[in-house]
Amino acid sequence: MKIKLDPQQKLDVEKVLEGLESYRPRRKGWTWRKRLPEQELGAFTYSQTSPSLAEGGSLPAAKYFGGIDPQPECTITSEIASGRFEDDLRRMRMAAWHGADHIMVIRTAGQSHFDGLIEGTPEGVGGVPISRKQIRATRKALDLIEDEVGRPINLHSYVSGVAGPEVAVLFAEEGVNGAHQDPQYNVLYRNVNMVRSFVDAAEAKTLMAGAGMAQIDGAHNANATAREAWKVMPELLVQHAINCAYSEGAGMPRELICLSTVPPTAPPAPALKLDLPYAAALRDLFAGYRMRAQMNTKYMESDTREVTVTHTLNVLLSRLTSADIQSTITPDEGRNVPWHFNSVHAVNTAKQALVGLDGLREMVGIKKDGYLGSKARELKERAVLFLEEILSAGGYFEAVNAGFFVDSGCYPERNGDGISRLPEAGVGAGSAVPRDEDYFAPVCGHFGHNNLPAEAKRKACDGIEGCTLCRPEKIQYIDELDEEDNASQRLEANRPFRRELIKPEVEWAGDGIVQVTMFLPAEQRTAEAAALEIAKKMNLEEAEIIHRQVMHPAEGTLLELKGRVPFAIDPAGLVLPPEEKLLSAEEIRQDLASEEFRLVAATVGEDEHSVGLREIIDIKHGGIEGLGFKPHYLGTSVPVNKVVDAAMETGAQAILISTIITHADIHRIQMRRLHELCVEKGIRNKVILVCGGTQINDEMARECGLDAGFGRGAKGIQVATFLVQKRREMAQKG
Ligand code: Z98
Repeated sequence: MKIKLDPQQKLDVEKVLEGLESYRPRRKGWTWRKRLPEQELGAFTYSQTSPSLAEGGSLPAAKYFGGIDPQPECTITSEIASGRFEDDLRRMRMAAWHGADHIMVIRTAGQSHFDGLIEGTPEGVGGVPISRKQIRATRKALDLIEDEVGRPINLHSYVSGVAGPEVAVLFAEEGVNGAHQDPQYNVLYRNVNMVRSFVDAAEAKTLMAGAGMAQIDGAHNANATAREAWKVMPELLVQHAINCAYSEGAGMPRELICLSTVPPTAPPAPALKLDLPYAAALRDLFAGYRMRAQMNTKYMESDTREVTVTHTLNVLLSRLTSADIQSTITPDEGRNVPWHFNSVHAVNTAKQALVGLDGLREMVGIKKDGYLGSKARELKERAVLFLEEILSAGGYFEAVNAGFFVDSGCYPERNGDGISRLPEAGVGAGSAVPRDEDYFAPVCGHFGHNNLPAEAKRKACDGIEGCTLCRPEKIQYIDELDEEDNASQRLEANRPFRRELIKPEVEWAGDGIVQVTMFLPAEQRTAEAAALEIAKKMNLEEAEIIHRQVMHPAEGTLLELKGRVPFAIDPAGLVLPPEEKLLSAEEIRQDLASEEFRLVAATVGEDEHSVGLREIIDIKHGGIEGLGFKPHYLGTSVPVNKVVDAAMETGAQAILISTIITHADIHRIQMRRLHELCVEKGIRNKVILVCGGTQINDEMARECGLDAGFGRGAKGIQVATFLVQKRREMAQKG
């Protein structure tokens, strides 16, 4: 049955899981955003955008600009990693709503630690292990999500470890749109045998190319790993070169090869002085390939503000050079609690910064001579020398053996702290064997020798009447293997919190986790102990400090905690206050343009307070003057009869009085006096009477004969909405 998402309804995860055995991806391959050379949206003209979403969430301030939500022309990534794929589906929907069209399903557990494919939907640690059911359900949910937002969404994961080729077949079968694949990653970081890793990579890359998948390489892991990570720039260029050449050799077209460009620095380094020459050198050397830009994660701390600036500087770099994919690292990754709302923040940081820097290169040029040019040239020279040394050392395998890679020196400097692997060791050592003469590959998209039967005329799999890539009905679908550790069990357990009850959630549905921010006027260690004590008194369970920051060594510490609340709220028992319906500023202005709205305003009685009333009137703070009203301000301590006289003299349609003092009920007395005087003078039915003040509320003002009252925190737009609506109502009554 076809499901369509209603933006007012939650994603029905159980429905997504129904009928998965017969689900087929509706397309294969990567989709880039459509680039529009020029686009007018609201009051602005953009030159680096793509079509807007059918449905989606604009940036908060967009409400002043008709709610436009310009989408940059480059793909935006969101990493989703809750460890329960069924929860990830809802997170993907939120990320896509805000502008992500590249969903990376990541696992801190390490797919490469699994030596084969797994089935079912086991829970992961900081991410999910890859299984057919999980990918299939995710792709199916993304079909619905892309229909909702009106833009294709790419699903991405990782082809790594000794099961890499099997994972690549699975991805090609299931329509996964992109993957990380880099044999060097396996060798350096997962200790997979070198020969095995490169043999597997040829097979995996051919399969990925056949399915039109985009590839991201693994060079950036060197600057996430090396001890002095900002120095590894020449090596990064070398790693990119090796994977690019190898990928093309395996038949990958350049437009699907994305370099994982991650600049070397972190705060407080002079970011652009280091990053821009590197970015320029990379784009010079690798013209024609795609760039996936990401910020450096090596020095990420728990300060979301710091991370957001690093991210923004990364986007600046993308705009000064280029990016086809702009990655987003969830700003709380440094706390190891990648929460979905922070992932959404990161998507919005990328979107806002990319759009904010729209057309930068039309206005600002990159100075290639001087510092930038010579630095970029130097980096390229260092990289070329690095490659030459690899050759003279006997090739890549020998170079790895000699610890050339992930050394924290800036080549040719070496610190002797590189990762060294033996060519004959590692996971899967000795398992690469020459193919038999009669070897026949089980799927098309295969690399190297394949003993095709004579009848295989069109496709390699003709001899077996089609492989699983060509005839998906041949795929063996296994639903779940583990009776306990599976999505159905978990969904059953948290159903109430997804349907009837409301429980805070950040990691998983119904986990009850909340975040509390507090400033404590104490030095850090004391503040931390006090914060945990406060959490206990707040009845937070399993409280843990996730961020601490000294505001001043003696004056105090800012702390962020997470903890669990053990209860849920039943929305059926909630009494919702009536929804305030405000007119738009535009509608008010139009109304006032067709008929002037004059009013007098004063603080009455023996009352010298002026701030509240001035804020309501004054253009500077969003007061009604800015909406086209013509207020005549009479000052403070004005007797009520003088206010009424002024209203009559100026032909005012409304009187705004303000009063704060409540001693002997003087506020009520003033309001009543205003109403009565207007009745006496015969103008009550022509003039709207409004009172404001910290102790005033609407009910009280009406009791005293006025038309409305506004209390603490009232805004100009609320008063303006009331005045315009009341005047319309009076005009209707005649
Ligand atoms: C990123 N957040 O790049 P396991 N292959 C390559 C990788 O870079 C990675 C994996 C596989 C980062 C993610 N990269 C870091 C080339 C991971 C994943 O061991 O199978 O989980 O490896 O966006």
